[in-house]
Order: sequence, then C-alpha cells, then structure tokens
Amino acid sequence: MTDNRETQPIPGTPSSVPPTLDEPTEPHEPLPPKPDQSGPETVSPTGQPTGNDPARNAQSGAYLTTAQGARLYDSDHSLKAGPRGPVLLQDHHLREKITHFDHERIPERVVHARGAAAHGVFRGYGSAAKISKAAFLAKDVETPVFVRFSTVLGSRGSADTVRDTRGFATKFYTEEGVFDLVGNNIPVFFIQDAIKFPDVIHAGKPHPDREIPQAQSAHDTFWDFVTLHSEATHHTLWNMSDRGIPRSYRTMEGFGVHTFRFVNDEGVSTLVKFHWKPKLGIHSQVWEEAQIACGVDPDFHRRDLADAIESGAFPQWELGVQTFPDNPEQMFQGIDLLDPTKIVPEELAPVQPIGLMTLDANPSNYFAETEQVAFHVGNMVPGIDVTNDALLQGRLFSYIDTQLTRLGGPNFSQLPINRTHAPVNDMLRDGMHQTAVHRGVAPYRPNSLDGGCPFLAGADTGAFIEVPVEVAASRKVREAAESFDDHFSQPRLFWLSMSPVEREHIIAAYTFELGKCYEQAVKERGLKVLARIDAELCAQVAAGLGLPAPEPDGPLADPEPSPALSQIGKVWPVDGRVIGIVADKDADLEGVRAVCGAVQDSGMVPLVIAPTGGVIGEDGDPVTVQRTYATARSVEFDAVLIAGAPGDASPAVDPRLVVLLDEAFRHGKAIGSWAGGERLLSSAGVPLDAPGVVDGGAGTEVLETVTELLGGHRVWDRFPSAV
Ligand code: HDE
Repeated sequence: MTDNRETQPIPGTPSSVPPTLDEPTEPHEPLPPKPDQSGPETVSPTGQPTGNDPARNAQSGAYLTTAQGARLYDSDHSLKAGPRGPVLLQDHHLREKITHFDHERIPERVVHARGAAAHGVFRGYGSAAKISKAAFLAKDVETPVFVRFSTVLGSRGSADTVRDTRGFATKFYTEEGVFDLVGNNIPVFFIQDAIKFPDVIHAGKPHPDREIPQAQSAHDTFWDFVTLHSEATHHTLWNMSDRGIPRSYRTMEGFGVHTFRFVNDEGVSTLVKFHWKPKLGIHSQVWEEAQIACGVDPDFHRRDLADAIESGAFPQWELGVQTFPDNPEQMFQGIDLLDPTKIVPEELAPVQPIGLMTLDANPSNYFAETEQVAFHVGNMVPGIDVTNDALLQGRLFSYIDTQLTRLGGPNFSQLPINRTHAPVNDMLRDGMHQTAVHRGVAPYRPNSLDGGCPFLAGADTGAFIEVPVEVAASRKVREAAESFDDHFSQPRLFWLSMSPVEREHIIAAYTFELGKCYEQAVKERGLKVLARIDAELCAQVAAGLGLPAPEPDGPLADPEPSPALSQIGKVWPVDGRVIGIVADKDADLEGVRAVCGAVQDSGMVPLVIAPTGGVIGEDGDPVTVQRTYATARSVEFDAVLIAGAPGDASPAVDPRLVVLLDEAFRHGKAIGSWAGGERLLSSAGVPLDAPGVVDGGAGTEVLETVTELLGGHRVWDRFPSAV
C-alpha cells in the first residue's frame, strides 16, 4: 500500500515514512484523453453542456477531493484515537468512501446482462429517402451511434463465447431524437407473443434451486420449454447452428426481427425488416473452440471488439431493409409479416442497403456507458413506426419499465450516454436523480405563464405522427392468427439451406445439448421436434443419445432452400485476423520480421509465440515475443505459422505447443511452416498432406497462401463432411 503523507505533507506534521519513489511527488496535469476516449456530445435536457466536462470528471484534476470538493491529505488511514485506534465515527471521508463503495453495483439487466459496446457513426446512403422521411437516412447525413452487443442468458460476469443468441442494440443520436434499433444476431424469436417472455427466460436462466448452469441452454428447463412450445423450434435451430457461437461481434449479422414501418413525406407506409450486414462476413467459432475460450479467455468477444477498434480496424456494417407493401393482410408470399418466428428469405425480398455504420471508438468508462445505456424499441423518429406484432407491442412496454429498477428512477434519459442530441423540451419533472434545473413555472400546457411555451409541432415542423392505420373492429380475444400455427416449415427451410458441414455442427450441437439433459421425457420430446424438421437430423441426434428416432407426427414441409442463410463458401476480407507465429532462438528470425510486417500490411495482427517472454535474437534487431507457451492457446489465432524448428533436431515438442497445433488443426485453421518448421508439425502429429497445411518457400510466400485460405474463414475441407 502506498503512503502519501511524505509526498503531500501536512504543514507542521513530522513524518517518519520514507518517500515513495514510484509515485509522482508533484501534482501535474493528467494525460490528455486518447482520441477514442471521448463520449458522444452531451447536452442536458435544458440545453446546458454537463457531465462530460473533463474539468468535472474524476481523475482529471490535480488534487484528490471528497464528493463535496474538499481537498484530502490522506485517503489511506481512517481517523483514529491514536495510531492503534479506535476508529472515530466522525470520519466523514471514511464513511463517504465506504458508503459510496457499498452502493457501486446496480441490478444487472434481467436479460442481456453481459455486454460490450462501442461508439461510432452511421452514414445514410439516401436510398431509403423515397420510403422514409427519417432525416438520418438522407444521403451522407452522419449520425453518432452507440452499439451494445450482448449475450442473453448469462450474468454480467459470465463468459462471452457461450452458445446463445447475441443482442445487437444500436442507439442513433439523430437530430430528430434518439432512434433505438434493439435487435439480435438471429432474425427470429422464440415466442410469438410477449406474454410468454418471462416463461422462456425463466426456462433459460439457471435452475432456481442450485443456480446452475450459468449462461447455458444445455439444461432441462430450457429444453423442456422449447420442446413444449414448438414455436421456439426455429430460433432454437439457429442457436444450435454456428450462429449461436459467433467468432466475433464484428462478424455477426444483426436483425430487427419484427416487421417495422417506414413512412415517407406523403404519409405512405411501407413494411420493412432491418438487417445489419457485417463487412467482414459472417463467421463463427467451432464448438470446442468456443468452450475452450470460455475458460482461457472469458472476455474473448469483448477484448476482440476493443482491440480491433483500438488498433484502427474499425468494424463496419451495412444497414439494409427488406421492403413489403403495407396491405391489410400484412402477408408476403404466404409468410405472415407479424409473426416474429418467420423470416422472409432474401431470395424472395432482397436486402436493400440504406446506410453504413462504422464503430470507431471504445467507451471510456464501462459503467457510465455500456452499463447505463438504456435502449427502448419505442424510441423512434419521424419516418419509422411500429406494427401490431404482439411481441413488439409487449416490448414497447417493457423497456422503460425495466430501467426504473435498473437505473433507479425515471430520469435515466438524462444519463450522458442516453441523452439525445436533439433539444429537449419536455414537461417531465422531478423524480429520483433529477439532474436538470428546469426553469419556468408552468410545466403544463396550454399555459399563459411561460409565454405558452412549449408549443406542439405538426407534420411540417417535424412532429412524430403515428401512421393512422385502421384498427380492425373485432372481439377481444386471447388468440393468435391461424398462420401462427405453422412452427416447422421455416426450421426445415433453414436446415435445407445449410451446407453439409453446417448440418454436422447442428447435429453435434443438439446431441450435446439434449445429452446434457437429465430428464428422459425432455430428450424424447426433443427428438420428436427434430423429426418434424428432418429425418436425417433426428436419426443422427437419436443415435448420439442412444435412443430410437421417432417418426414425425405431422407432414414435412417442402420449402425452397435459401442459400443466403449459409455462412460457408464465400470469400471475405481478412482485416483484424490474428496470426500466431511460433518461433524460438533457432527460428528464421529474418523471416519472422518479414512475415510480421506483411501480416500488418494486410490489416491483420501478428502475435509471436515463443517458449518464454521477452525477445528472441540477441543481435541488433530482436523480435519481441507477444505470447509464450504458457499464455498462448489456439483459440486466439485464426492461423498458425511455424518459423523453423529447434536446431538440435530434437523430436520432443513442448506439450503445450502440441496442444496448440492439434487444436488449430482440428478446428480447421490454416497452418503454415517454413525453414524446417514442418519437422515440428510432424512431431506434433499434424499431417503435412492435409488440406490447409502449407509448407516451404519463404515465410512471406507461406503467409500468402495462408491469407487466401483465411478469406474462406476455415479450411472446411478438413471437416469430416466437406462442403
Ligand atoms: Fe429484449 N429486453 N425483450 N428482446 N432485448 C431487454 O431491457 C423484452 C426481445 C434485446 O444492450 C431488457 O434494458 C421483452 C427481442 C436486446 O441494453 C428488457 C421481450 C429482441 C437487449 C427486455 C423481449 C430483444 C434487450 C432487459 C419479449 C430482438 C439488450 C434490459 C416481447 C429483436 C439491450 C433492458 C442492451 C433487453 C424485454 C424480446 C433484444 C427486460 C418483454 C425479440 C438486444 O426490457
């Protein structure tokens, strides 16, 4: 513990403590914030700049103070009656410090508790202008955004790479107010009506008795629910596919899930479904990789996002919409647009790009920004409106309600991260944590005392006006439309659209998850559901569980597959990919230097792995080691290169390196070697003639082939059932 009495002496007080050498002895100005450390512009609801003023933030002034601004001379010792106590109740600083600490935690989100976020900018293409009057969609308009990615089931401290749906929530700070697009990385949802949301979440969360398992769907209550509610089949199938274990937040698609409305200047409404398309392509981990990452790097996705942004590899997504005529039926080619368990295949309604989002700055403070951000599907701007989707309608209630407990009152929109960039003139007053100092005496309207202000806007002055759709005169019912009863045709469509290797992953995922259930009845019901998707899927999972495969208890649909749903077979940019380069003192260090340079030139990240830390090579230009055999694990690398073999030709390879190479090989990663490195590969049991194992030539030549392989994400030919 550091004692600063010597460095900040109280006048007239002798001190026997020697000065510390590792702390500055004179107050000095703090370092300027890094370029990526500034939050969005902030204005208070009364138009005053507040909050983000650096002069008012902790850590930016020279002297430590209490919350009231009194300077402190000691923050390490309680006020005592003599050096050996007792501690005095009158120590205000002690009580303030401990009391504040006691209340540092707020309730975590009931779902989506684990998240990571980034700031960025959205630029409209103008292509949506004909169907939406939203100003931020106009050509070249730039709008600041804040995006929070999340898992759904796990607690705030849970691992990133679990099998789960991912949240993809975007706050657009538009000039017409905040627009929140609160979506997921899966385009359908478990349920068709919000009233079931507490049920599906209770089923997915840990069992109430032992509170296990954490952040997992592989347990009885989850499978009990999703097999009893067959509407959940489609979403569950996406979860069991590679979409449930993304490689990175940067390589996920995002979806608005519900059908929304766009409204143009003439008041014409068009139905739309939102899609985020990642510029880096859609990529996933393999299951074993995801499981290992849960242990060796539980922050895998959070770190990946922050590192990429810090290194300047700014992730980008194109926002697109599928559009449909807003007719009274709200159906498109037999697909009910109000049913959130259905997609519309892109082959039937292409995704039309309307803007580009770039994430270019990490948050400065996790709590203030990522934790306190409050999204709400009801935050809309003129030009965008909701539909009658019963899931969406329930969400319109839930998101404000949940913030009251989570953020401690009704004024959460005043928190810096939630503040709109549009002028606010509301008549909401008082409440917990009110930070605005409202003026005027008449927070009601009409009034004559505040000059009649504020006035109402109209369509021509930018008011948000709901689309005046007809509400069908009908009886009150607790029912859904008949088309909502079709729970299996789209799961079959998804299955038929998968490549063989993707199907294999799905079979393995169901076998794992149902295999983790204890209840025989749940496993058997799970197989009955699979029989309605596909006979081969059901048979293979049944074989894995050691159970008979049931016959389907209804007809199988015959949908046209949608190739757009498959993640495999395309070539993508390699930006931000991580290349591990194994080297030791006997390696071709010149080659390593050249390869590191070439990796960086291609926008990728080189990480040199060596037996120990420090540097390799004692001459003038040593190579810096970033990972050691103790800290490296295959999951961090998209490809591994070996820059030579130990000079003594010893066949014994460090067992940690064997694990690294074995995993990289089995997970379909490109592996390259040069300068004798193949000796090391064979000793580690990597077959040199396997697909995607590259040897020979100079290091940079090997890298070239490996980079080409990376464009396809993995060496798919190495999996048992190749594409
Ligand atoms: Fe949410 N959801 N949700 N959800 N949701 C929340 O709001 C809810 C649904 C989604 O990073 C909560 O602020 C209901 C679908 C994301 O802060 C809560 C229903 C989709 C996030 C809530 C749904 C989502 C949330 C918890 C059924 C994809 C994280 C904390 C009708 C389209 C946002 C909070 C962030 C968070 C309610 C279904 C996405 C409780 C009642 C469908 C990405 O209000």
